[in-house]
Amino acid sequence: MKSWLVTGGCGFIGSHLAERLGRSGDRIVVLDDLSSGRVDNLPSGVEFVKGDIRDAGLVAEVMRAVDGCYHLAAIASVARSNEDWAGTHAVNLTGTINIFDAARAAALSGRRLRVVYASSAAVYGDCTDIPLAETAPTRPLTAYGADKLGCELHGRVAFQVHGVPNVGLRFFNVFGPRQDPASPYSGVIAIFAKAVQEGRAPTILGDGKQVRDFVYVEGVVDALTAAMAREDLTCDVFNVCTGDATSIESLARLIFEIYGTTPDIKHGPPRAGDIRKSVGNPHRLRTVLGVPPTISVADGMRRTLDWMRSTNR
Ligand code: NAD
Ligand code: UD2
Repeated sequence: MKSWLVTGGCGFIGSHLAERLGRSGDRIVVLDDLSSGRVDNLPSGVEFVKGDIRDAGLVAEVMRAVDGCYHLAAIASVARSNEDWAGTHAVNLTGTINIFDAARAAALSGRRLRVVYASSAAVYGDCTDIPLAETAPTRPLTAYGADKLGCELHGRVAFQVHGVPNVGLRFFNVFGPRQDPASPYSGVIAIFAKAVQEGRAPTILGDGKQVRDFVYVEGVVDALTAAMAREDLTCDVFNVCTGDATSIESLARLIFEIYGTTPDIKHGPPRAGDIRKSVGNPHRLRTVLGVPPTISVADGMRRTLDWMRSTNR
């Protein structure tokens, strides 16, 4: 039996990962401070430690008895990183260094512990080489993107200097059940769907022509587990995306179509540092990590909206 640590396991993506890992019969430990996650997202059988990744002593303690760490804990909101620059930095970058540092301590005592961590498409910023391959220039526009790029740079240090094998996954726009629709910092799909359910007009920030690459959460879990299993990958980053572009305007229309409604759309000012075009190239994800495509945006959206209706969240 193997033993895995999932930081941020009470959150949207982390809880889907904990569910998948739990099915293998392995021991799963989740470290989460519940700042945006919920304990009731966790499947049964998982060991839960309530705590903060900024607490280096605690991180070292929970890392002591595991074979690998999936590091997903972060303040996952671009808007919050604009508002609370230093605070999000302490979690998103310093917290990640605490994880690498604890893995280094394990390496010093003869245990080679792998770290697979969440990076983000936000590292590309305003780069226009669409679809974005991993070799495209990184020009983050926000503190969130800069910190995720920082995680990748420290990932290099972790392996080159300290022998900690690690893989960063540049998630594009992930969606699916359990993405918190109540939070103003949540993903656009959850926010729009919640508004339509409550009979409110969703607000498009800017002209709605900005495009995103929406990836269903199951495909993200496939990428996480594939990256952990590939022990030959010692220091690498991969896009986790579909290669398909969806504008925010057409996303709103698709949601209306699924709900069978035609509400008004409001327009608000564009968000500071909002990326105009974010579409990834999934070539290395498919060929090197061997992760196949999952369901379409429309089908994933139907599943997500069904979940929202059935749970009233
Ligand atoms: P989420 O907010 O649902 O999950 C993050 C989890 O981390 C939450 O359970 C939260 O309570 C926990 N957490 C936050 N700060 C913590 C701290 N200091 N100590 C311990 N736990 C803490 O977000 P998510 O969408 O599931 O994102 C997971 C990861 O994927 C994050 O690293 C995020 O930056 C990254 N990511 C997400 C997306 C997306 O589209 N959702 C895109 C790119 C990258
Ligand atoms: C997402 C992730 C982030 C990051 C990034 C990668 C979330 C919450 N954030 O940021 O973690 O890794 O992808 O590039 O998933 N919008 C509206 N109306 C709203 C809310 C949003 O028009 O009510 C627009 C927003 O301006 C943006 C798009 O929708 O153009 C997507 O916004 P988002 O917050 O879902 O995601 P993003 O791309 O900023």
